[in-house]
Amino acid sequence: MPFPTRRLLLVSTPVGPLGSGLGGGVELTLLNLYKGLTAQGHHITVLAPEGSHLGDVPIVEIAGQLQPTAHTQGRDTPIVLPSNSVLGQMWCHARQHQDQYDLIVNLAYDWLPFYLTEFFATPVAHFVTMGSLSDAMDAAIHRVAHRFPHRLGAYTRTQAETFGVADAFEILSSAVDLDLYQFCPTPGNALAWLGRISPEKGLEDALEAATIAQAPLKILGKLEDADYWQQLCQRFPSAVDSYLGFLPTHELQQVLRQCRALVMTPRWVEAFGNVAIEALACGVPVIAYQRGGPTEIVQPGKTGWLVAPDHVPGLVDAIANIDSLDRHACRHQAETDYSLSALTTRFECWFETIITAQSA
Ligand code: HBI
Repeated sequence: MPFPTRRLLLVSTPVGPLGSGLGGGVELTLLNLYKGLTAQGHHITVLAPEGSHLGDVPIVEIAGQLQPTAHTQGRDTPIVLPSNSVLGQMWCHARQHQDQYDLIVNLAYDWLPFYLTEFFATPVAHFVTMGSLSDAMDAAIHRVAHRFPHRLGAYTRTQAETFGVADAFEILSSAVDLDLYQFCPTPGNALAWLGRISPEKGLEDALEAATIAQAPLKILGKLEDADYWQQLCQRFPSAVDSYLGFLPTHELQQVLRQCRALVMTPRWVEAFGNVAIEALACGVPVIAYQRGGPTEIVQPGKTGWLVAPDHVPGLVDAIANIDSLDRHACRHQAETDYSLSALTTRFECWFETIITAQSA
């Protein structure tokens, strides 16, 4: 029995306009949710900073100053709200229009929306996009966990466990629009590395392993931390030519599908690792540190290899053992576990749990 048609407001991350790449995995998640939920007949409104664009998704654009990114702050970082903050403006808009929606879904990893939960008549659900990063955010998340059961969602259990209240989270995993990714049975010699170029992504290890393995490395993603990139280029002269930019999905998968494997070197607990399922969708095996989301995605010896965290020789060994992996098995895993329809059903179930609990 299909779910009742719902009117949903999705409130995006305040760190950058959608399409800028600054929102990282949130951009992909938002686009997938919009596609999947509208295909099921739900009415979706997306609220995002001005200058946002996401495929043909209609967006209510909100002006205001962008929020500093949480992943570069420390654990004891105080909550900041810039003057004329876009975060504040988005939630002021949400409050003013809340009675037009059955549910408001927050995708920002910021204190304000969690704090505001109790002041809204329309239920607010929070899809948490990263692991624990600061004491202030942990406190805000704990408060929602204790006062509003079912209102927290996460990509993976590993990620939810970093907050110490894992049982309060719905685990929703992620997805890709499989139609956008083309399987490639016969790759070239290159390895791929995808992601925001920022210290917590550990690109230096992938460069070191690729150098030892004498395999070209194709680097794709948002160049977020210029100083960090500068240091990498000094240490690895080949890096400059390996960087192919932040490409739209169609061009990204053209490069990715021809690679022998994706190398993932997260220094932090990657909440999910959307790039891993983009690779699997192209038939590309995933070599990843055994840390965070990728540990719940990679099937060792079947669709990739998991390596002891921060252990470059382990990456080199895994690179030497890529050819024993079956590229068809990779695409198959994407089709069974990470399709858009599977994701949509998981979110619809979560939303119904909240909406029915609210009206009970
Ligand atoms: N930082 N303050 C803040 N708010 C976010 O929503 C946020 C962020 N940093 C990164 C980020 N979101 C996205 O890249 C996540 O998908 C990881």
